[in-house]
Amino acid sequence: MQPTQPPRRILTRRHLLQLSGLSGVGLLLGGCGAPLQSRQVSKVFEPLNQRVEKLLLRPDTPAPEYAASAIAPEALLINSFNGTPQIDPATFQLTVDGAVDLPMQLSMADLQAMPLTTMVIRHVCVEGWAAIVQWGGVRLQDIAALVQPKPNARYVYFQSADEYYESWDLPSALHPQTLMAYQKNGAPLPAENGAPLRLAAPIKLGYKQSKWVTRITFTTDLMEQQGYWEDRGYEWFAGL
Ligand SMILES: Nc1nc2c(c(=O)[nH]1)N[C@H]1C(S)=C(S)[C@@H](COP(=O)(O)O)O[C@H]1N2
Ligand SMILES: [Mo]
Repeated sequence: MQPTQPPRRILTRRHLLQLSGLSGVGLLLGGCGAPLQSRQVSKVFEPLNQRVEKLLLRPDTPAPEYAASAIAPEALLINSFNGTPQIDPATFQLTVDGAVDLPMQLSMADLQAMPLTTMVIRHVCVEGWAAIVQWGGVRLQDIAALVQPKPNARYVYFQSADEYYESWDLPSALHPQTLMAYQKNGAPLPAENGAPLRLAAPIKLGYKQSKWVTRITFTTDLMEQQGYWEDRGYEWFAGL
């Protein structure tokens, strides 16, 4: 697998991290499916990496959005490690739990009754492709406002129906451009893109954008399992 020229934002980040002497473990790796680094190495790097990246990338700053005319429907490639789970949206329940005051289950009707946010953003996969895509859905910060994370909550875990899992830092999860999306390019989200509900945000790489999310769990700590690809050597923060 030959990685193509990375987008400029990534180059800039890589450059900054190299200048700071802290080039992230994940940046040394190839595309999905070429995990090379041991867990021990990434454990040493991650906390430091996270602090530095937070400072350099400021997750609260808005990522660029694009005009609808820039949407390239064919450019968004399907990337699924374990097929396409079929989920009935009529009976689907999103569980939101963990370090929160009000754990709850939300149906698609509950989620669709909440404010709809749409954004045209750039999806970037480490395998060397990117696509301008429009996502529509609920801000994760609005879901957080319902369940009320405890003051010591610092991470958010996402469990998917295909056994994929991810973890995010809380500031990135609460970023205004981090959505639980149920629409793609103005239409209902197709099954292969994660229906009925997926993560979508322009601030992190493609592998952080979990599809078929069934459970969102706020935690006080980052656990041994950090993410499907992260546990195979990829960088955890994966900011753009
Ligand atoms: N549940 C789940 N989510 C996932 C993946 C996956 O295999 N399973 N692949 C990730 C990767 S590597 C990318 S680039 C994007 C691709 O999203 P798309 O298939 O909708 O283009 O989904 C991400 N989310
Ligand atoms: Mo990806």
